[in-house]
Amino acid sequence: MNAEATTVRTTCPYCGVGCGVLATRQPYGSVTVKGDPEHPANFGRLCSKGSALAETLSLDDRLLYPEINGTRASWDDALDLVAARFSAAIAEHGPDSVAFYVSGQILTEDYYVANKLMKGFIGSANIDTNSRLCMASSVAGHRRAFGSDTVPGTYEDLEQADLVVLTGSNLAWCHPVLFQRLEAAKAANPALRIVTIDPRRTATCALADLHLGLAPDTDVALFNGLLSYVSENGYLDEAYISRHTSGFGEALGAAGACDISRIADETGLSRQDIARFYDLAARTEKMVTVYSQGVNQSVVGTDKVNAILNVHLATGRIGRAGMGPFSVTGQPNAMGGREVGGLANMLAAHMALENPDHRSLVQSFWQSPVIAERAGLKAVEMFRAVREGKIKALWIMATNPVDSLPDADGVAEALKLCPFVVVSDVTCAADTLEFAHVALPGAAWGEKDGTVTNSERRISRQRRFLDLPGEARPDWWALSEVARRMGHREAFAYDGPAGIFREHAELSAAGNNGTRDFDIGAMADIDEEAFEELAPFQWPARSGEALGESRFFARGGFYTSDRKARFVAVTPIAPRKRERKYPLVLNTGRIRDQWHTMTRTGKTARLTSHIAEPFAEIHPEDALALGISDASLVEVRSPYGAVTVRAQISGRGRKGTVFVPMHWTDQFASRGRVDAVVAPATDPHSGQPGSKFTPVSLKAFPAHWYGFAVLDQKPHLRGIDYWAIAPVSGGHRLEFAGVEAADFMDLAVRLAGGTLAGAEITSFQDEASGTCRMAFWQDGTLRTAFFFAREPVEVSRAWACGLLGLEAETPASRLRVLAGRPAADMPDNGALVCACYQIGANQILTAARGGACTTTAIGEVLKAGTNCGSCRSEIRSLIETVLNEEKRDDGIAKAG
Ligand SMILES: Nc1nc2c(c(=O)[nH]1)N[C@H]1C(S)=C(S)[C@@H](COP(=O)(O)OP(=O)(O)OC[C@H]3O[C@@H](n4cnc5c(=O)[nH]c(N)nc54)[C@H](O)[C@@H]3O)O[C@H]1N2
Ligand SMILES: Nc1nc2c(c(=O)[nH]1)N[C@H]1C(S)=C(S)[C@@H](COP(=O)(O)OP(=O)(O)OC[C@H]3O[C@@H](n4cnc5c(=O)[nH]c(N)nc54)[C@H](O)[C@@H]3O)O[C@H]1N2
Ligand code: SF4
Ligand SMILES: [Mo]
Repeated sequence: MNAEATTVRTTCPYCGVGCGVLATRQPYGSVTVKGDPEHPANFGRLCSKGSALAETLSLDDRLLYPEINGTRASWDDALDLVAARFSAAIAEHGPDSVAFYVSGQILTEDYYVANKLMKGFIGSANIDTNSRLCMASSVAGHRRAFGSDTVPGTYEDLEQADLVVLTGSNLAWCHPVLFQRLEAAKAANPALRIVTIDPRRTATCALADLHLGLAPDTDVALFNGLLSYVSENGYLDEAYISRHTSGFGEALGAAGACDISRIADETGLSRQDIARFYDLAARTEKMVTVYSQGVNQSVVGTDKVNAILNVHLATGRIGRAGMGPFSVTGQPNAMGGREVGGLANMLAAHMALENPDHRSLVQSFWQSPVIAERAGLKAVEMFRAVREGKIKALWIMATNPVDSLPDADGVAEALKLCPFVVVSDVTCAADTLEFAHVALPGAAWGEKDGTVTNSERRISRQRRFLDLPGEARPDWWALSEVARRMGHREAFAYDGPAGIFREHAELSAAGNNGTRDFDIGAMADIDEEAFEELAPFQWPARSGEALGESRFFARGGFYTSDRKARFVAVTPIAPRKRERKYPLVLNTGRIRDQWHTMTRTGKTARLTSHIAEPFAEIHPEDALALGISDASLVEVRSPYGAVTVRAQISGRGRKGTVFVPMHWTDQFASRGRVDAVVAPATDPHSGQPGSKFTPVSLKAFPAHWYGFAVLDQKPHLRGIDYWAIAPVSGGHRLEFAGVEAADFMDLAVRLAGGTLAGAEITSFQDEASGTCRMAFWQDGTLRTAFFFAREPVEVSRAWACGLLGLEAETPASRLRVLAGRPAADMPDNGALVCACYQIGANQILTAARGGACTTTAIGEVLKAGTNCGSCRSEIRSLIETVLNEEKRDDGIAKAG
């Protein structure tokens, strides 16, 4: 064991901001992380998820050995079997009978090898990725307009802009460090205006000067209107349009006249708000439009993208400082995946599968026996083909499709029917592993080496600072081993990521000569040492040119045949007809402290304490009409499936819409997989699912009783009608409920699974109100506490989650636990807001009422918001609540 602390520069494995991290391995193995002050994405900042990285490295739940049919196997046997089954399927049914489904969370080197094997050596393009659910509409929109999948701008543009429009992006929670940079830019430049466009009023809106809560999927009408507005009011850049673009007339024609009343009808916005937005946008040259899943994840996602790009092209606001459309990527390596051609309709190094010259270039570069000639199956189609028996062997890597693809129960059924499924993952607690014939243990963050590309085209190293546990191996290695066993020994004779990266860089420059945007030829001869030392850099990095900040298209130079951009004529879709049975629209997305299917962020109480249970955000009027009360349980149902989640009644969303987070899986809740409800409808151009729009019904879950518990052991949950579990310090917290009367003592003992034998019990029961509370003690310390009630249990969760291990000897002190809230002499901190310093809402409200009425002042009093800063928009909302109280009190005082 190393007796000295060693620090390694690496990159955060979560979102596409791509923050630099300094990971320090302390003597005897423990790890601490902090932001890398030198990394140009974050300059030292980290968000709540990044700050908690060290707490998610434990080996509990790690997949450490290969398994065949659930039994430990050697790597040799597992790899032989994978190669044999893929080869047999190809021999019998052709190359299109096999498929890879990979992920924006593998490294560029893993991705490159997977794509090369499928497209060049198996000879099919059946490799698709979870980026299909994420970035495909942006890719398609970019390619339609620019001729290439190019993100023109840089993060600095957000700081240099005078107007930042955030549409379909909850930047505060999903790209928190970029949000912090924007927040700091606004503080430094009060003239900077921010507009948010989202059917929900999210945490991001706390920074907005104007919020447009448009009706779902009406973005095209709004941006088409802006195009007409700039045209009618003299804000076009005629020189740019004529020199560098084509198709403007058609696009403007499709947009029609700027009739604000009509646009108000179409979008459900007020005329005043639309007019304010158009006026501001038209007058502000330095405008950046940031967009994310509210735009991409739609059956009209590609048209939404092009409606945005049209406005930027028409005003020439692209590729210059402080200007441009900016698609922010979700996953740490969504961009790297696009660069290697990990999508079923791309080739490699941003080359086009449909272009015969590109195909022959890649084939001769790879010296491969074949090259895929037509696009393969896109994610949703791929799993449909699996279900229809067309795919005989499938390899899933670093993604959890039974939770994250729409019609997720259908995906599970498909996997059950598939003759051969390989799953590469780092955890054994992922829902998809249940369907694996072969499970392969991947090397996790901190154990693997390679590169990732962030949203602003910046390539950074992920570096290893931990030993490989068990028999975990990097994904590129497993892929190469299978390729060799399939007979492609030389083409896959890699001995590490540096060689793969070198080859990838060389291919990007091959025959390029400025005809393709993606060119990192400057790295084509990088040696091991230089790869080890590689500092973050932005592409393009052409051979012989100096590295530097880069932007595209200020002076045209698009990657179409005539080097001109294309305006795309887009028209809004008619409002969708809905069955009476499913009158509401389900919207889905993210929460601040969880990452996707929670396989890593669900492991630490620091991150689960912010929101510990799946919920549905419901508009008060809809709740009233349906007889749903706050904190009760509801069922959200579509023709595809249902979830049961906690009702959270709030005016944040629009009437007629419901929001459910995407994160909960069978590992954390009885029925919380929201993708079981989401319809598999896709955009015709990109194949991306419309995960933000599914017609659903809502009804109260018929709970007979509700329960809440903290337990020092994982409870036995079989037969419990509703449950949601999360870690707390020293054990677990459990929300649960039943539809039939129960004997609570029996139930408690059953949940604890006999581990409470011999414990002393303090209890309290009130038959009339249906309340029952009990605490189990052993050697004077609290092991478990249960709280049952006929209504949703009213217990201070923040307080109860700190109870495990409490020492209390006297009956009086033990009875206190049954009160369900802290004693009068102890404050109730309220729901957790600041994950870093564990500060609750009540503490912030009290401080604000005491005069700390800015986020800075709250930081000084409580430290809340001063570390990662992810909670600052929530703090701002709490301060606003207090200021509104004061205004109201003032009003009452004056009226009195
Ligand atoms: N905390 C956290 N951060 C993450 C992730 C995570 O899991 N957790 N995942 C990462 C990944 S992979 C991704 S892709 C990004 C996603 O980042 P975002 O796209 O910012 O996140 P979402 O919550 O999916 O959706 C954004 C917003 O789109 C809105 N929306 C829904 N319908 C419409 C519409 O019709 N029009 C408009 N304009 N808006 C609409 C939703 O109400 C939602 O607030 O986050 C990344 N960062
Ligand atoms: N309803 C709805 N559904 C959505 C979305 C939505 O907004 N709404 N968003 C969509 C989007 S944008 C995305 S990106 C997807 C994300 O959805 P998924 O990709 O399914 O979610 P993750 O939990 O990130 O899955 C990553 C898996 O890879 C494993 N893993 C981590 N590191 C490694 C590694 O190095 N190697 C290997 N082999 N495995 C590893 C993790 O343990 C985990 O099981 O969800 C999509 N689904
Ligand atoms: S913003 Fe947070 S999650 Fe995203 S890369 Fe930075 S630290 Fe990681
Ligand atoms: Mo994503």
